[in-house]
Amino acid sequence: MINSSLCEMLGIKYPVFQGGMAWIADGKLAAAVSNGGGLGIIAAGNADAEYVARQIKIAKELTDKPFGVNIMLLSPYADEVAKLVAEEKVAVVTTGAGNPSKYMEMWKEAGIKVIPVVASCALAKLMQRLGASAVIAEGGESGGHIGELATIVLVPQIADTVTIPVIAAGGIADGRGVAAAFMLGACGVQVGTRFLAAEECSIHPTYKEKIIKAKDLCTMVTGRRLGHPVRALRTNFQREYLKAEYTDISDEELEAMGAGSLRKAVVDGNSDEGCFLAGQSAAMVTKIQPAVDIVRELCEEAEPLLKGAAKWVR
Ligand code: TUI
Repeated sequence: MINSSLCEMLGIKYPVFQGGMAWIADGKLAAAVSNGGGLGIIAAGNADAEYVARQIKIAKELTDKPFGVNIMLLSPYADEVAKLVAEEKVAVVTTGAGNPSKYMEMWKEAGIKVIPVVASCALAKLMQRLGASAVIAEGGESGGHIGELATIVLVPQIADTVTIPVIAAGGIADGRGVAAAFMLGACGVQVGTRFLAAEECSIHPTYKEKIIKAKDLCTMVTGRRLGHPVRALRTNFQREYLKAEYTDISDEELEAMGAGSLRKAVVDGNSDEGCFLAGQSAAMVTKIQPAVDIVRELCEEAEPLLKGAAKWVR
């Protein structure tokens, strides 16, 4: 059975985090993943504290296992959500899209295990110094907001930089990815895209269908001009947005073009105007299944691969 120091630290059965996907990862999905033995994570995204409090309540009603909350640091509500999670004393807080230094003391005082997403060694080092329990090294294969480096180069560099546990993310959607992550120096994984196809994931059926049908070259990156590159499924809308980035329209107009596009994908399944965030692993996601099966399959597939790695050595 796959096991690591992360399991003892967090009181979970499998070292598998569900990514904190904005608009998508609600209390129901997080509870299903936690009940399956992984760590479910509620995404605050751009929502206010009231929404997050409601999702925490839902998760607590559905599971007695630990779960986390992800705080998207670009959100205008990041401050109020940061205070809420400290009051609620959630087990784990993960952060994304920025540097959470100013909240670290408050969270640690509340006894929260803080596990930031890092996309560079400098931020990983700083997070360790400020008391992070672990870091998530997320490579550019992932969906949503991405850093510069790919998982295969980011994870070992972060593992060489810090002594706290490293969780690998970006491009991991099956047992081969899990096994590879351990080889790269990680002691756990975070998986997003595969959980889009979880039965308990409440995205619009059109979104799920697009993930199941996705092929290898089906994602693309937009948003570089405004400094927030984002990976999503290649749709007409994404193509038009990318084209617009290379014209002389103002930054404000460009921003307005993308406004509300995540909601349009997740809630409305709007193929023409929605931004369907997804990682490069979308093509590896081929079926809808309960979250518990996803967590178990990821680890059970990795086991013989890790055991069998000795076959490469004489
Ligand atoms: O955050 C994510 N993925 C996301 S956030 C999101 S919602 C969004 N809304 C508006 C604009 C952009 C996104 C959709 N998907 N993943 C975690 C992640 N964090 N990936 C990369 C980073 C990151 C990048 C730079 C973390 C820290 C960082 O350093 C900043 C610094 O100040 O050092």
